[in-house]
Amino acid sequence: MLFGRSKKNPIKIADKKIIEWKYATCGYCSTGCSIEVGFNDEGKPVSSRGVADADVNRGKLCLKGIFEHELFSSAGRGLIPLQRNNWHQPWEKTTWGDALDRVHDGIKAVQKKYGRDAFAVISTGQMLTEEFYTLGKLTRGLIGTNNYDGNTTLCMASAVSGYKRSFGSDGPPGCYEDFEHTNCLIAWGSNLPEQHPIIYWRFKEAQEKRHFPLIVVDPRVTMLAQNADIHLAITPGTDVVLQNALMHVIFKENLQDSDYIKVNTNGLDELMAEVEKYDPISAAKICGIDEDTIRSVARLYAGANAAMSIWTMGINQSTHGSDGVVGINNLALITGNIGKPGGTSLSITGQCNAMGTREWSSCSGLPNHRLLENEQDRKDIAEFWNIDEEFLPKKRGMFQTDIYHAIEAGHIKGLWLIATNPLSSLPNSERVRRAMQKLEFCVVQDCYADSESNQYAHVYLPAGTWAEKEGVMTNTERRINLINAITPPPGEAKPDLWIFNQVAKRFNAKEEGKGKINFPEHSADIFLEMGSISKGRLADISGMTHELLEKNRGVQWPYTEQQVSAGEAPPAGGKRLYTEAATFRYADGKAKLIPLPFIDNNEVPDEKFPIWLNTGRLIEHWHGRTKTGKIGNNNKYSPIPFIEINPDLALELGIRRGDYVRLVSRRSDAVVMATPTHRVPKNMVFLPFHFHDCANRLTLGLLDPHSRQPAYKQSAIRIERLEDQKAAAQLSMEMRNF
Ligand SMILES: Nc1nc2c(c(=O)[nH]1)N[C@H]1C(S)=C(S)[C@@H](COP(=O)(O)OP(=O)(O)OC[C@H]3O[C@@H](n4cnc5c(=O)[nH]c(N)nc54)[C@H](O)[C@@H]3O)O[C@H]1N2
Ligand SMILES: Nc1nc2c(c(=O)[nH]1)N[C@H]1C(S)=C(S)[C@@H](COP(=O)(O)OP(=O)(O)OC[C@H]3O[C@@H](n4cnc5c(=O)[nH]c(N)nc54)[C@H](O)[C@@H]3O)O[C@H]1N2
Ligand code: SF4
Ligand SMILES: [Mo]
Repeated sequence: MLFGRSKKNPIKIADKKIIEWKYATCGYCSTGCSIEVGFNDEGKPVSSRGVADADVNRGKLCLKGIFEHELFSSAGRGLIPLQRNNWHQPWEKTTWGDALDRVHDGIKAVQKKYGRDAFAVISTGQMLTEEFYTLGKLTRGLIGTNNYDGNTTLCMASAVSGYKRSFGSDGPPGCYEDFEHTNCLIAWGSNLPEQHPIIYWRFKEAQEKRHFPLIVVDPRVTMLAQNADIHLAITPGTDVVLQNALMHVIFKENLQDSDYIKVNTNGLDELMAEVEKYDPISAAKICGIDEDTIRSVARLYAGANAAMSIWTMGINQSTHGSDGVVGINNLALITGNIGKPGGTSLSITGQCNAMGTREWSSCSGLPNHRLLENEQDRKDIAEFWNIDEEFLPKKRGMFQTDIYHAIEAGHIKGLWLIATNPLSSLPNSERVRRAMQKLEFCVVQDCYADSESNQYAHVYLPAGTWAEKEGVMTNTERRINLINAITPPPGEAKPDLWIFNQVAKRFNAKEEGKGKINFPEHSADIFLEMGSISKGRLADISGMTHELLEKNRGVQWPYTEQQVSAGEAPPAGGKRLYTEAATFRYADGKAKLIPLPFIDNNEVPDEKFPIWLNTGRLIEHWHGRTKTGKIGNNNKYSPIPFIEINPDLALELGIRRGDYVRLVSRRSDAVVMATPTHRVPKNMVFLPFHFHDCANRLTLGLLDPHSRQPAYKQSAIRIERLEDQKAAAQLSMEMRNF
């Protein structure tokens, strides 16, 4: 007898009359999936599909990528430049010429009155690398403010800082293929199936074949934790204590790789002296993981001949963010797990081009990981750009999180926001709102005119997004991939690159640059310029061209012109970093083992605010939802703000499924729907931060001392049941903004 599919009518897929597929790379998360957009016979983008021969995604796409073509014509896109004299006045339409003149004149006016650094520029991880490089040249070479940073301070700053402290340079040393070689994987504060679905698929494919253990460290039972062999439901903000305890066991039981340590590291004695204090019995009392589990995880990890760690925001967004990264690196170094297949410490990055901005934006320094603090680096770049070396600052300026405090204090008077929406994404948003209201001149450059931060702008510049522009992005595994401009931006919107070049023209034409600085118009030429200043550096891309990137579906850096001459096809060494002995980026080639004393310096629950507020993400949404809030197939899954709340806590507070509740922190309050679930422990709620005027009204966001990244994952709140459910529903609806 025949069952199932063969008895059913075959599924009919609507014929979308696609006549052409055009190549790009997904513009949401840092996985870096190769994607093709199908155009119908009227030239309209009607479908997206994964590229089968791309190594990253092998034909797959997730829920966001599959509907990405709908962005091009979605509601709220900015179609025309706007301006006004004051943020509480209505907008007036303007021409590009007038808007760009006003940007130039506005910046100059602020700088003349208050000094060069009183104008700040805040960039993003969501533009193309050529755009980052051009903005860096404009900001460092012509505008000349040192207060230039990106939203990556909210995201990858702790990873960057931790890599630099351990290895002497930024740059994730591993790749996705490591899943195919590892014998043990620890995932720290990363919910891979929801936030990087195709990396998760790559991991799952590998794990199903070889059955290596997955250990998940996360206070919630996330989708990844559900699939774990061991789930460590850690007390929030205490990962460093667990790391120290794991190292304590490794040294006590002599499980370390002493040969590797000797050849490749400094600082062993200091590290051993510190971790000596973290015996599993004492550590368990702080981090909430019992001593036996600590011991068995240490043995599993150190006993595997190749073991790896991945991590994301559960580590980075903490007052110990940078230390947490160093702790992961310490564990890898003492067990010889760097630079070998399946043995690595791999930061899973966030935004599509978080890596590109780290490498090329000049936000915290100068192009290609060069430092403002290094005289030779300043000299090289000044010469290359044809600017006066003395025009460059000698150390980095403020981080994004400090820029807002400086606006509040009146030190910064002007701001240019590019592809970031701080009113929705910075902690303590009411404080951010008050700061933005104080700005004398604010420019917002966003592909959506309805981005919340635009409320406080004097000039709005409508930008193209994603595949309305040509250029490259770098993914989590250092793979640079191409995006083609497959359709023009809507209305009068322009690619970000065009906008930067137009602003540069105005600075170049006037007294500042005297027309000396060259700004190439086309991204393929800019890419070659970048290649030429990358030669001989860790991130050497001199062997790459746009054509090669599309042909290979991305190439991992480094890929050099020497390799091209020698006929070595990619990846040609670009798979992993630090594969040879003592090739770390400190002067003696050795990595640093760094002791990490734990100081409990976070906001923690108390009698008045007894519940942990944990914030994060959902698979269907992207950040402040300027994009996914407009795409029906994404937004329908969770159109309103809600919390995950433990059923026992809900019962105690008299809250039923679907009730609206008020969350109150020392900062402000928010009304959300309660969804009881055992995913969270009894003393914690989880609130997705995608909804405007919600999660970040509550967060405190204390800063990590090294990276200045906010601790978004740990705040203290109380929960109030609301008597008038009808009014509460209304309030919550108003908060959903789209
Ligand atoms: N669908 C979707 N995907 C995305 C994004 C998106 O908005 N939507 N954004 C992208 C970006 S920019 C980023 S940075 C990444 C973020 O990707 P992830 O970091 O994976 O996502 P989050 O949900 O922010 O946080 C991950 C986990 O950290 C846990 N956590 C909280 N506190 C602690 C702690 O003290 N210790 C540990 N070990 N874990 C803790 C939380 O419970 C949560 O499950 O996702 C990227 N991918
Ligand atoms: N509570 C809490 N807060 C968080 C986090 C958390 O876990 N919890 N995570 C933090 C992290 S990791 C991150 S990365 C930040 C993200 O914070 P934001 O940077 O504010 O995030 P987005 O909403 O993606 O903002 C990007 C903006 O750029 C626009 N845009 C997109 N593409 C383009 C383009 O090509 N050109 C231009 N000009 N504009 C474009 C979008 O419309 C949007 O308005 O949020 C941080 N905030
Ligand atoms: S996994 Fe990330 S890169 Fe791939 S389709 Fe989904 S959002 Fe895009
Ligand atoms: Mo991020």
